[in-house]
Amino acid sequence: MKLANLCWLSSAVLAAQSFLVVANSETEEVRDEAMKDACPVRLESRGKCEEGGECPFQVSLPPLTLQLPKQFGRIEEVFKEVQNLKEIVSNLKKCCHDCKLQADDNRDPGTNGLLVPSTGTPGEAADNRVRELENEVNKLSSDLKNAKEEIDGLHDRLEKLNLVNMNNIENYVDSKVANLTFVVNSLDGKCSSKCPSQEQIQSRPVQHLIYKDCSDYHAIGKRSSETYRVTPDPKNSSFEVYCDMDTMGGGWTVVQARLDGSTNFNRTWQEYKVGFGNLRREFWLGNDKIHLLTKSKEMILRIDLEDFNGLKLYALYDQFYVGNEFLKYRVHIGNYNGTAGDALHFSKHYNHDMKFFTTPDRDNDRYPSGNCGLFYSSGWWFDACISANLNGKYYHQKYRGVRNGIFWGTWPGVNEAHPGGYKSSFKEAKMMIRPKHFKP
Ligand SMILES: [Ca+2]
Repeated sequence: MKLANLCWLSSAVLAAQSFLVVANSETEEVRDEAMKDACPVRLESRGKCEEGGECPFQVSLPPLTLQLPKQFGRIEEVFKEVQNLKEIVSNLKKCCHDCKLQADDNRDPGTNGLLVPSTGTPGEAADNRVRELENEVNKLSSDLKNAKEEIDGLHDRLEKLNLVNMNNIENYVDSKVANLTFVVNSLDGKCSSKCPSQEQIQSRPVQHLIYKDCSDYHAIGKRSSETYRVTPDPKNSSFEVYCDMDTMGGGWTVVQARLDGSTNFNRTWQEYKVGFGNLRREFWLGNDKIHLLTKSKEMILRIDLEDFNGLKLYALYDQFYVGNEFLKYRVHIGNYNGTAGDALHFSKHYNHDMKFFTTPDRDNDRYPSGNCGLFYSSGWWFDACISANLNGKYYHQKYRGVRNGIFWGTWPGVNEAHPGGYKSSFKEAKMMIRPKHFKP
């Protein structure tokens, strides 16, 4: 800044010289006038003139005072201002330097808490930072990959859960209910056969018994085949049943009977649910009642058939249970014994065991393209569709066309019928149940 000051002074001197030239020309005029004695400027010759006419002269000037503009008076002020600014800049520079050192220290802390002097250049520090960021990005990428794998795993599990459909759940619940029922019934049977108080109770005529089924009436000496009122489940109301006290020791509760075609069996779900027909002739007892009876005790099933040739045969199954409506009255049929053949377990592809009940208005069968109940005009535990159907149409003689009559697939001669030929029909059919532990 001092240099600039000097430059400015040089400019002032130059200005003064210009002023001097002007003053010089004015001096010539002053000399020509009368004022020459008073003029303090003198021009004098000094020494000899040279050949070309050039002579040395000396000019004497009076003391010179220059009037400068007022602004020049602020130069000192500006100097001070500039000095202040310079100090401020210097402080800022120092501060900036300190900041940089601090930043470097923060970036490279010593492992034991001491500050490690930075030996690297700013470029290396930047590289380190980039590497740190790269590591962070790699870690995040790895985390994302793990999260994706976890999501994929959850998605697979969800798909597997979707495969567990309602049918699987129903099958499971159904089988559990059946198992529990058999356990309870067997305990019940043991108690009634061993418990002496039960015999004492039965021997007292004044004691009121709950008659769960026809075997209880048989137990108190009833031997007449007719209708009786039973209460298989005290929580549900009692109802009338027809008891067969003659066949194979008696004590049978009849759940279905065909003998003359007086009752139409082409019925709805609701009708099969509550039952229909005449207990003394033809009827379906009702799926709800059959469920309660088979739930109350472990039951066996007997089927009696007679054709129009007078042939009488029977099938005996050592287990019979029908689930409730929620389980679509699914049937459990035990092992076969008898003379009519095991038509309910006809083959792998025709098996009525463990099948749901189907009616013309409620398709629960295993035939995917239609309703077996609609096709065969009845309610039954259809497979896809039949090797037996005791609720088929009652034909009074042989018939042609769709085999929608009463049908038992193992009946003698049934397989000899030609596809378009006559089909045999049945004169009588009957389904009845009795406790497994019944003793005539
Ligand atoms: Ca179907």
